[in-house]
Amino acid sequence: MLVILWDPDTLLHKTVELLGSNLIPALESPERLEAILKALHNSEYRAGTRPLSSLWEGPKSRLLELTSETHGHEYLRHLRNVYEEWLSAGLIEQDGHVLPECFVFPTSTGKPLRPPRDLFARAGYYAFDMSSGIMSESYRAMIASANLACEGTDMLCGFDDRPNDIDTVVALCRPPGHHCDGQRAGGYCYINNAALAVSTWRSHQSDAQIGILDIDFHHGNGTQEIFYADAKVLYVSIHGEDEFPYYTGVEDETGSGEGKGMNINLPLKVGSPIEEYLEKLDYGLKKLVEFKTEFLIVSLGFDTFHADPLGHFQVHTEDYETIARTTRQALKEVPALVLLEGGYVIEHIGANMLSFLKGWKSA
Ligand code: OKP
Ligand code: ZN
Repeated sequence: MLVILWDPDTLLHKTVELLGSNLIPALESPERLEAILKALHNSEYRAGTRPLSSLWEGPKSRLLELTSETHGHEYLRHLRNVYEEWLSAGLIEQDGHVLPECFVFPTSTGKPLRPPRDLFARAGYYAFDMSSGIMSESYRAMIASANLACEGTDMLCGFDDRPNDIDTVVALCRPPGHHCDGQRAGGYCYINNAALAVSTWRSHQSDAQIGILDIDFHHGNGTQEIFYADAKVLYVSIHGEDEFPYYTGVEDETGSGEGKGMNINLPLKVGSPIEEYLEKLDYGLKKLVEFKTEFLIVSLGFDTFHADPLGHFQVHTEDYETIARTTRQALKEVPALVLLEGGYVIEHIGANMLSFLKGWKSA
């Protein structure tokens, strides 16, 4: 059985970004999720689409504990408080947006990195780009998004006395997560939802073999970083070569220490035909099967769509059906958590999700 989770609180985050040299409403918008929900509600998946809103009295301590396994305490404190701090200091008006200015850079001093004292400057210590604005409701949305990954994982693991007829949970997360390395925000990501899913699964089964298939158009630098030395997490990513986030995603990044060989980057030239995309997918899936993946996390981005403003692949609506079917056929019956990452064509994102679900269910 396949369940789709979302949380109305995730719709509250609505910020700005610097794209090119223009300050614009962030392309990672509530309308993306609304379009997906609209498509689901008019489909056979209506009954399986469940709103979660269990956070009314604040996030559960379990969620925060699991999140702090990979996210620095000071970083999380920043995410929680920075909007109010900037407001009190007069750095923004009510309903304004926190956007960083000066970022951390490498030095030869050997000094440990430390956050600047200046409140305005500090935002740049906890971010790596200018597509990670923070407004009044952002923290609430981030926590709600992360909670979907956590609750979704719990539904799948069947170790408690839960009915475990659920084999797939699709978590309609926003903000997304794969660019966040646990210490800084960037690329619309603040909390790494995939990493939280790993921590959640491990709270039930500590030695599990966990596979992450990242099929967002962009390289998941954050997920790669968090699991780079981890022998029990295999990270496989297919992404646009030389594209955002620019500094990661090359094939020679294969993992370190115990995790050597456990990081597989499959960059693809922009404009490549779908056949080449599917070849990379087959290769990645073969590795995930050989690894004996016991829990599969799919970081799913619809910015691979041919018309996406931030992606430049040749993937069409019907191809998501093939991608999903191929993935599920390779890893049949493995409990799977599908996390929404990017995808910025509002008019097609709903149809693309339906196509993906059709392929997944028909595997
Ligand atoms: C987030 B996700 C390109 C600017 C890109 C941020 C893109 C974030 C993508 N010149 N700005 O992976 O979909
Ligand atoms: Zn992306």
